[in-house]
Amino acid sequence: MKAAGTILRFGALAIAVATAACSPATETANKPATNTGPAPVASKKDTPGVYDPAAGTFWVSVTGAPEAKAVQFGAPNMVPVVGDWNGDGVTSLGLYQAADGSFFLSDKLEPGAATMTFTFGAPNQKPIAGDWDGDNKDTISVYAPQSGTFFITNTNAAGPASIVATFGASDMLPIAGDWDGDGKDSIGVYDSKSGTFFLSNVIENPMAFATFAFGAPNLVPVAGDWDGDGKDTVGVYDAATATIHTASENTASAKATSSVAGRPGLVPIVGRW
Ligand SMILES: [Ca+2]
Ligand SMILES: [Ca+2]
Ligand SMILES: [Ca+2]
Ligand SMILES: [Ca+2]
Repeated sequence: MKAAGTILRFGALAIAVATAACSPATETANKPATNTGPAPVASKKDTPGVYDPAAGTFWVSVTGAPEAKAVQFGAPNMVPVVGDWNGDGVTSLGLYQAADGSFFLSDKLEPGAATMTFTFGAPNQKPIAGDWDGDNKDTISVYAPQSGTFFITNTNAAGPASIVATFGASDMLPIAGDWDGDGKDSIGVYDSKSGTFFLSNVIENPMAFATFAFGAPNLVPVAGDWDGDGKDTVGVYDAATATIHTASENTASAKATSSVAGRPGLVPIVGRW
């Protein structure tokens, strides 16, 4: 475990989240009072945040500010799905309501109403987001875990999927990332039982170019460009200990960097805030 700056930042995030848990109604008071550092700019690196389903609050660590930022968005108990919907280089918020398959997206990292609301796919799917076509804008998509099928779209709107692809077996979890650094995100799946990732560089007729175990089984899979080299690598979030472990490469010999993000019982998110 390296003592990197990001790790210190996550310590601050953990403290901030714990504070909020004691006073859920004081979101404004928990915002950083003063940022004496440089003005926030979009990072080249992805950093993790967390979503508190019970409170409906996102916690992210904003570049240039060591403090975590809390944003109340939407109703509680939804599934977070974050992305750069407008292509400005900054990740913003989204929620998926599994019961009816509806998405609520915002281009801002602020509380308020969703700017895009639509339904995509069948209910009770697993949401993902990525820039599948390389236009620098992320779009949502869904994965049907029962059949191991991705339903990919390049627009954040209701309508049919533009690509339907079967990848993985039943009860795996989907991830998305630009594994080869070509500017387009593609898909992957995580087998919780064995802690094994299967990654494909293409979405149509997917084929695993990498199959490897990372971390202990039964964790939550994530992906991001942790080092800013333009390629995404996987990670796992242990909700029991609020620890994220990020992989240096997409192989079985990857080095893990571990840091605390949030507090136990939360859901990980990854972005450039
Ligand atoms: Ca954006
Ligand atoms: Ca796109
Ligand atoms: Ca790619
Ligand atoms: Ca990387």
